[in-house]
Amino acid sequence: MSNYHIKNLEEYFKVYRKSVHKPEEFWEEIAEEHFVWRQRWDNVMSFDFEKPEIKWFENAKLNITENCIDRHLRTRGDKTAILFEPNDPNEEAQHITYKRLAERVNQMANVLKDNGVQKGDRVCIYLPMIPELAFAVLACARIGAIHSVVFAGFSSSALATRINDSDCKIVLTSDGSYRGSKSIDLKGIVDEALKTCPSVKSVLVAKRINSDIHMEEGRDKWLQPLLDAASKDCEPEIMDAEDPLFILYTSGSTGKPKGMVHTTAGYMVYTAYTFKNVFQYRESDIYWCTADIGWITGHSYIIYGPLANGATTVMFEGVPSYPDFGRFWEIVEKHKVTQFYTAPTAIRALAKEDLAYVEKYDLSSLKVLGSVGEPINEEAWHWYDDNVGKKKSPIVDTWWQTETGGILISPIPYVTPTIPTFATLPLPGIQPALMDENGEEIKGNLVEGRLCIKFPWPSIARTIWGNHERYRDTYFSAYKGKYFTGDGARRDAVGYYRITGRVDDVIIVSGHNLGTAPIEDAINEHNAVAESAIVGFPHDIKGNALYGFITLKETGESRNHDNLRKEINQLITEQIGPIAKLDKIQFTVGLPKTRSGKIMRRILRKIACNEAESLGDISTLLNPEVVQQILEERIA
Ligand code: 7RM
Repeated sequence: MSNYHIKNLEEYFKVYRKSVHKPEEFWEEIAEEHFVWRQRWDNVMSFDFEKPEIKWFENAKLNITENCIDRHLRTRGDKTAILFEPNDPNEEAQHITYKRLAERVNQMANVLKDNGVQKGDRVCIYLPMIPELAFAVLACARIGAIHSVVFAGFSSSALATRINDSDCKIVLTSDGSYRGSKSIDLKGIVDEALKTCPSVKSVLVAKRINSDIHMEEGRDKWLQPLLDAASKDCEPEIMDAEDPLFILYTSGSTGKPKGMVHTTAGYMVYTAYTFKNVFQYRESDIYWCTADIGWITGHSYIIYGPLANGATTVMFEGVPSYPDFGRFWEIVEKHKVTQFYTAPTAIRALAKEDLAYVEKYDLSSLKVLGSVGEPINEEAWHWYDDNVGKKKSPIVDTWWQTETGGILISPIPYVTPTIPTFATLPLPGIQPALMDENGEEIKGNLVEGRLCIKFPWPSIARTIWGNHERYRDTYFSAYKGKYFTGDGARRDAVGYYRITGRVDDVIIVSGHNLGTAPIEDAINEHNAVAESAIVGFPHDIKGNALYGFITLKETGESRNHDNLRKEINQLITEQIGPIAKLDKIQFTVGLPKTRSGKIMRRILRKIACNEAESLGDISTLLNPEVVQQILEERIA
């Protein structure tokens, strides 16, 4: 069991050193002991960051579903693999055992084959968080088709762009989806998108909301009857270690979305290893990640990582606010969840509400709390620690990206002492470097710079679908021989990392480099503030000045806004210094966010700079309607 499960800090350092000095030996041992291979690799890894070309477990043969499903059947056949919790708390949860998962995935795989899907074909999955989504993802992997999951909250034009970029042959969708008290006409969105998608020959439609929808003759088929009729046996396709497993689109700051390509063996090994350690996973745990499978977090830490470990993974269809703001905590109590993994945006939204929603439920099953997606501000960290973890569950602030496939910097709970807002230490196999403006690595501690990774890890994305040059330019050209993350970070006196945010979130005011995150942290400490976002705008004297967009908590009584502005600037002065005071403060109904909950500072920046005519496509936002209101109330 050598390196696989880290149990104390001393062991972490030992394992980490080994992973740096003998990376091949390190990963080889893990790959050998914990997975099923059809053929062994010839070479653990090779890489060239100039080309760039990265290969792990060269010439090994495997199928990831054999590792995530089949091999568990003998010992865990009756264990729950996927615990499906529906949108409506009155609808019964489904305990899908490993045995049942095997049957459903094989049936789905056979349905895909019957509909002409072959190894290497791209399959677009546009489904809500229902079991069929997980079956579809795994069924693609079973037959060697490349899944491209598109978050089922994206518009028809966003969907069409993604389908066309990778020429998907088939789309899997549903008649509709439930989101809280609303239902959404997914099939209508697909129909609209497909008007401009010539590559799509068929659509398989899962029934979820029983709505009356249009079925296109010769193109659309109901999924469940086909599933039920299909054979429960399907031999796994034997894949090469470097065969693509999936494409997942991530939006860049400019240009069209990038189809990040992840391959099979390295992705499997890394997500399994990090799941085990970052969540200190044990056999009887009930693990819950609240992300949508439409994001990388859902791919790696709802599906592949947990299932590769034979875990029980909760899949939640609904939203945190329905039927009320206690929904998350109700589910934790009901299923005795042991690990709970969510995003700062969800924590902040829930922290705005009455504490009674949390206090009502028994959360004593929790052992580990996770955070991902954005820097977690100190306020939110403490709220999470105090009220959810009752100061007993370590918080793992996990830093990673769609491109990295798995978590790169994170505490290991009960091993790494945590500090609020610090992602702490690199996981084994990860070699971070901080870079200065001149492209030199900044050595030593108590420094700040741009975060790069110096050496490949198994789950790094291998290319951008159809555009290898863009892959090289985006990630490997800024700093020679290094992967550039696009994030800034600080390294403290003991070597802990604090991610300060995207480097395009750095604003230079009167020659001072100000990261937006610490300023926002200071603002968020004000007890009337729910959320904030800071951007820069041109200023005659300072070069740039700061514009704050601030959402207040629903406190009932309306407070004097001018007093609030003073108090907020006072807080900033105390915590950062007068240089970081805001010139303009606009109180807003909400902040524009991506569907995965990241604040879109780019849009706020345009508004602050009075460039609103070039806002770009805002239809993929979670809340496009707030943009109009913010525009109307803009401070000139
Ligand atoms: C997993 C995911 C990636 C970007 C990344 C960061 C930010 C993610 C943290 C974080 C601070 C964290 N993939 N980010 N996690 N920043 N602390 N723990 O979110 O591709 O959608 O986004 O998200 O800027 O580069 S992603």
